[in-house]
Amino acid sequence: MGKVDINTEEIQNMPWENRPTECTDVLWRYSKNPIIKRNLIKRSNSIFNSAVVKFGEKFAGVFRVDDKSRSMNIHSGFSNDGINWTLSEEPINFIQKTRDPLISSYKYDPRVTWLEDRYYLTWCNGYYGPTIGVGYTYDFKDFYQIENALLPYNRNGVLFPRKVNGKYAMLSRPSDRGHTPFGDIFYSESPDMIHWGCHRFVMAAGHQYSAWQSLKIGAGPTPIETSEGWLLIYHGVLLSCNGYVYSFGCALLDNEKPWIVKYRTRSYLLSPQEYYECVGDVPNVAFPGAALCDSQTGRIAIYYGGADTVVCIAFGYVEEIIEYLKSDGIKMV
Ligand code: BMA
Repeated sequence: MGKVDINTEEIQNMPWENRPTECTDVLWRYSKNPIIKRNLIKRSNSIFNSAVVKFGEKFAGVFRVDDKSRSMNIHSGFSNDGINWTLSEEPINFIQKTRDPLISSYKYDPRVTWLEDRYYLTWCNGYYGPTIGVGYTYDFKDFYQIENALLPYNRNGVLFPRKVNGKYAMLSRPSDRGHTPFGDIFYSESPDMIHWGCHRFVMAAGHQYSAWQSLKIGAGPTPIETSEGWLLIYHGVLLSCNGYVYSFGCALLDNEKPWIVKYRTRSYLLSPQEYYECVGDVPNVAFPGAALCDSQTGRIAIYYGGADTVVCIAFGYVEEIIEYLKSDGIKMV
């Protein structure tokens, strides 16, 4: 395979650690995981499934914080190096730009996407059940909330970082009110970030792909555009006799018709195996929500939640991930 072009920014101060010599996997974990422990701020019971982006020469993010009353909310945070984070003690207080005040009885699993002139946020928003909340910020200080993208029940809403065929584009996962024992990924588009339609099926969960993604799947970080297609990192769930197991893999989507899947992983890229992924409030969860990717070196740092309790990082190279996907993965078209 020739060199893969990556349409992201240059990140000179990428958080990074070289692959340990004994490691033969495509991804490797940061040796000092977890980078954010459950009690980083006073009110937190747990901090996990979070989203980070490059912000000027530094980094910023939106973090899922379940507090000690066990309500789920999202908080802003800043970092100089992508590893050591300072989180706001208070949840994000959105300035509503909606037609009338919009109920958000809980907020969780944020994603953040730089799109045109601002950072957009999507999250699972409690509005008579889970659906996809949307907001934006320019500075991670003032946050604005706009209309929910979709009807309940839906989760794992993730924006593409540019318009596709002249429309804003989103992946999501229709679901139910509870712990959803099913789930496939769909594509929707919008002319204005408010009205979403032209929904298209993208990919399904299923044993025919492999066991780790047999029960349900959901989009993870903002898709990364490459010359081979959009690199989508997604989580997949297996139902074991001891409950759900969350791993993650990846897929390549067509650049201009992202509902067409070119390849998807057969084997997972990372599954819960380390102590901080296996033991916590919800055992056996590795849940990716963001990725930093340096266009120059192809280095990628994937941020994922461990056991619904802490934030972790895994490293890799986009080119190696795509090579692995093409050799070990399932060719879909
Ligand atoms: C999903 C979401 C995630 C969570 C996972 C495992 O339904 O709630 O936030 O990580 O379950 O509990």
